[in-house]
Amino acid sequence: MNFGDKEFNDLLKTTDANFNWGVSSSALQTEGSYNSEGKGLSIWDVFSKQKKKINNGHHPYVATDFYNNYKTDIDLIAELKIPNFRTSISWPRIFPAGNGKINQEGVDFYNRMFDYCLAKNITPWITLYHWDLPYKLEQNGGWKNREIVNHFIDYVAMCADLFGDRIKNWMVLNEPIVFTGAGYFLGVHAPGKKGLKNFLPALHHAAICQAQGIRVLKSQLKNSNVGTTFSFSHIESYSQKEKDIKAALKADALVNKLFIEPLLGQGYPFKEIPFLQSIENYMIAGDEKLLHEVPDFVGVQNYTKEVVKHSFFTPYLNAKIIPATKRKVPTTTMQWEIFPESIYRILKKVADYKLVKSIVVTENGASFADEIVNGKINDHQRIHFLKNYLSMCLKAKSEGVPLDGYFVWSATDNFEWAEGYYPKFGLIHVDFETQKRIIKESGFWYKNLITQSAKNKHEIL
Ligand code: IFM
Repeated sequence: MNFGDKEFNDLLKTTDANFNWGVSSSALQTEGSYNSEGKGLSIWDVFSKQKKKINNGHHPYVATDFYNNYKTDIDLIAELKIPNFRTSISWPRIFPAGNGKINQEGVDFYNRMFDYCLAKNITPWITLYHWDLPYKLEQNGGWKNREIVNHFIDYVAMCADLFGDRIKNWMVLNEPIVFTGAGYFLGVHAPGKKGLKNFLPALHHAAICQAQGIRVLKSQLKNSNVGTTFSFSHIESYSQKEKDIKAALKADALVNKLFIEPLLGQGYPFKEIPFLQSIENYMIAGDEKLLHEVPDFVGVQNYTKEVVKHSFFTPYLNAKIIPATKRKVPTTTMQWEIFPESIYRILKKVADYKLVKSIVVTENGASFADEIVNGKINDHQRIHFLKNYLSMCLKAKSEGVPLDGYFVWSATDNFEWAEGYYPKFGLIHVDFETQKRIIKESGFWYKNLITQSAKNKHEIL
């Protein structure tokens, strides 16, 4: 479905004084300075050194050099009148070994950066874990080792102490199904571990940490707004055959329920995913309770939908994804299907959970091959994408979904994990040779939209 200007403008009127417009980013994908000023190595710094792990042998050691360029980028975000900026704290920059001694130079960087945001009237929204685990902890089993829970609690408590006077909006984990699934089951993300024996303990410890993290922040910071984020995709069955429908239900539970349901007190979705039952080998008495904590908001991250078919040969799940390229549907350069309705369906489903009080779309965006013509980037495909996805979000909001914000992924082009630098998601283009920035047309489009929304707000008041 494509939305016309009138429809879009009408939907935009559903945004009010409290709606949070923003852009998202993360430490590892932008900061660079991977081993300077006392920072410890992260699992991604080490993974990137291994052969054939990252497309084209790329690495995040310099990235967008946000560590040194943060003022430039925050100035550009301010120029675009974007009031909220989501990024993450690099755990190994604060605790080079993951625990123990603090690295004051790392703390100073975040103090400088947060203060600069606030001076520019930009509210920082901070994720505590966006995949860059301290390598020292990985050497001790990483997410597989239950000791991580205590290290994580100490790290969260320290961040609350250090930055809680200025940071109100927190997200505990970024997309736990992705960092446990890709990093500890498929082995395609850091730390490159495979199989159920790695995945299940990693999953369980991450699920405990997401609840514990919320508890720690809420108890230390009384006026905070604490959430955690999930990667959700709308799942469709390839056909109406019973076995495909069953496969799609399993995939849906794995992608869309595995982390949110225990957090909301519903436990793991054992019924839909029987092989998950072995997670009980890693559970101890009292864990069910430990997994449950109600966040102030749920961070929804959506890009696409998946079509799923029964597969005899796929171990455990007996389900496989039919790639968008095979189905000959429109895609982004990541070969993800462009399907705006996905975000609408997801928002409706998340809003159906009784304990969900507020939802923020903490990521939505698209990678396209941008072209510089006469110093400008007219990324009309990205504008079209954002407009249609955002319309779907606002449609859900107009139907009662408690949607309180929308963040575009991403502020600038950056390091896209195992894909390296070829996917461009930014509203701001980065030349990785010169570190020169150019605001894309989509950036100006977003600025206009935010300005228009502020006027609506004025009319409503
Ligand atoms: O770049 C990532 C981000 O780190 C997590 N969510 C999806 C984005 C695009 O792949």
